[in-house]
Amino acid sequence: MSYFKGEKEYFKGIGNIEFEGKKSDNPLSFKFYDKDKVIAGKTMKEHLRFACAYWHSFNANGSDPFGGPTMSFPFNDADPKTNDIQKADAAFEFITKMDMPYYCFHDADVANPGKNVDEYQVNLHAMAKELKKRQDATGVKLLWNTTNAFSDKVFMNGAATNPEFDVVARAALQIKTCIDVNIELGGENYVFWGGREGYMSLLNTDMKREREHLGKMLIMARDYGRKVGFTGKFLIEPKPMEPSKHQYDFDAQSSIAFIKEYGLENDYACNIEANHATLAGHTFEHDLQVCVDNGLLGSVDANQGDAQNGWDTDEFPSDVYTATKAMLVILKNGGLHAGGLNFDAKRRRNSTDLEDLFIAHISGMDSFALGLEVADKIIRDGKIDQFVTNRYSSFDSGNGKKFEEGKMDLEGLATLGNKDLKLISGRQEYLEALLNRYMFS
Ligand code: XUL
Ligand code: CO
Repeated sequence: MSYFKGEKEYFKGIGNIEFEGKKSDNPLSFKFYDKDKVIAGKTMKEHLRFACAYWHSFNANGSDPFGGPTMSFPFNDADPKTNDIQKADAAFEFITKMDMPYYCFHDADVANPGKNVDEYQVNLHAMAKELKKRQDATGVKLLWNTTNAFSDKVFMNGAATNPEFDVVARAALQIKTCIDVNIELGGENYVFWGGREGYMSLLNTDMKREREHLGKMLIMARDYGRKVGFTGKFLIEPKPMEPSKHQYDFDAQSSIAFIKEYGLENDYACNIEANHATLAGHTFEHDLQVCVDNGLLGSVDANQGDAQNGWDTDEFPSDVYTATKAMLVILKNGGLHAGGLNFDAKRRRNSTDLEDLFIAHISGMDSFALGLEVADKIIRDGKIDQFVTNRYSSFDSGNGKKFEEGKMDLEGLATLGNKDLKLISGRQEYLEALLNRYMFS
């Protein structure tokens, strides 16, 4: 892909990032992500469906609760409209230099909100046209967009779950506008992450009513989307907390229960983020597996947390063990389908060179490429799958099969409970040692 040339080149001195292999010492090259390499019948590019997260890559400037910005961008301009356009040019230059097939954004990432809701809508639609031009010129596609219904102070008590009806209506205005924009841009999915759809204290919260309001909003969004021609999936992105004390879409299991409670399983699935799963006390692969088991894995926010810190550090994924375990679940799901691997990840506050943005994405892409290769090796070799199949084989025939098929009652089952029982090892250490052989052979 030749890089997108806007008015100016913003990432000067950095060309297209190419595969150079693991012997290369060039930090601005892929060591393991060889996009055309075929694995299990598909190229790496087709398997991994990488997406760039607009907010972290082109908006986040290193500020945190304890200090201001550390990063400056050559595309920033004091005039908000010029800033939006230059940022879009820089974004497409970056995405094409990285040769990533997709991107994702919130309304607030791409267009300045203006002075009122009318200006918000005008600005967002105007920027959608600009983004469409750049998508058409480059072939980069929209994996998903979403509404930022958490940063503006009006959403301090929630958006769809706000105790005040007028705020709920404001959230609807933004969601409707963002669905319209999604359709204009041919988005493949539409995401709901409810950062403030939860509570800070139960003392001031009617949780039952708030959850019902959230259900109503998701139904309305589905009905509107289907009416105006959105054919993709709506995705709920679970997270247990942060910024709210408790988020209603706590983890994959509770989000799926919510989806089913409101009869939304044909239209909604989950967008699983690694660092959100770990915040909920699960592993990344656990939440992916919960979704796969329910046929509701929509897409993935690929990042990683810090093992010692209890917050959402949104680091670029570099842990190949975790990427391997994630890719195992994904490959056995027949791939990501219409989802992708979106780097909802940010450079560290002190990674202040523009080059660091490239290196961060390269590291993430290489880690998942390695994960894909090892996961494929594990599946082809079949030892782990065979072990698990054997472990449950007592349910494949005879009484075990009858039990699974629901053809037994408790009394019947109890009469079979008098046998001498032998201890059967779970052999976890053997499997862990085997995993290391796949990783390093
Ligand atoms: C926040 C988060 C969001 C969503 C989209 O933790 O992950 O950026 O991905 O709103
Ligand atoms: Co996310």
